Amino acid sequence: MLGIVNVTPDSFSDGGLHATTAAAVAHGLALAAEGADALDVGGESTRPGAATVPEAEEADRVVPVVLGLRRAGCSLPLSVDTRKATVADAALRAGATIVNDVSAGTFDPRLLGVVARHDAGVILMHMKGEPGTMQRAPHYEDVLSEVLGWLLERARVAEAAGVRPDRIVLDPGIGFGKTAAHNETLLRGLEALVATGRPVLVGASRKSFLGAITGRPAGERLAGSLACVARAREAGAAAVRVHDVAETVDLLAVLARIAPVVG
Ligand code: PMM
Repeated sequence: MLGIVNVTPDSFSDGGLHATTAAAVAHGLALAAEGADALDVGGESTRPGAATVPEAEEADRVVPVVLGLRRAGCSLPLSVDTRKATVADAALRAGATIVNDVSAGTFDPRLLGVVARHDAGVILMHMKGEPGTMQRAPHYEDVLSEVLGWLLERARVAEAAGVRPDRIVLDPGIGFGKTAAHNETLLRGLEALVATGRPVLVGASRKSFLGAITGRPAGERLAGSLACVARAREAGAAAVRVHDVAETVDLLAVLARIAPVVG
């Protein structure tokens, strides 16, 4: 389970950035203590409508957090949530070992080469369009097979760039250029993605389709988020990306004891 550490400061002054770095490191350490298996450090919001962050600024946000976590003794695998090769390179040099790219290497064609050079892992996520515009009437003929086919093609591209096959993780990209119905179809059909034999990661934590189902704002979507974790586990997903680590640890512990033994 990947715990989410977002570093998106409101203030770009030194003081603001420093305070944000310290807060992000403290948050990461807290998630580690709660039982996260890895931490995902992100310096660019990819929420619908979000603007891109200049690469130097994004690196200035995430690299100190990676360094700070390592300095504080955090030995968990760290992933960096970025679409940019220079940011990925800087974070990998600082001690991260995984790149989580919501564009699966399509935003910056140099990114997969950077992953390969560091012999790092990569999460390839499906997104239709750009964060700025992706929620404007997304359309698919068959969302499950289109997402699946696209991800397998991106995995082939990653391998061709030199990324080790066993370090590639696929993610259907819940909420990225998808309606609530598309997200539901993808989660219902997750087994098809798992059947590719590649490890699958699901990120549904607090997302807006859960609000559409439950009528609840982002801060009150824990039950919905946990339902998605249970579904991901049931379908055989390798990992989930979550905000609420302690609660997810409990859910997975109970599921591990009561789930039927298959085979
Ligand atoms: N979702 C967000 C950001 N990064 N990365 C992956 N691999 N999968 C996701 O579903 C994903 C992601 C947006 O969520 P946040 O703004 O709450 O972090």
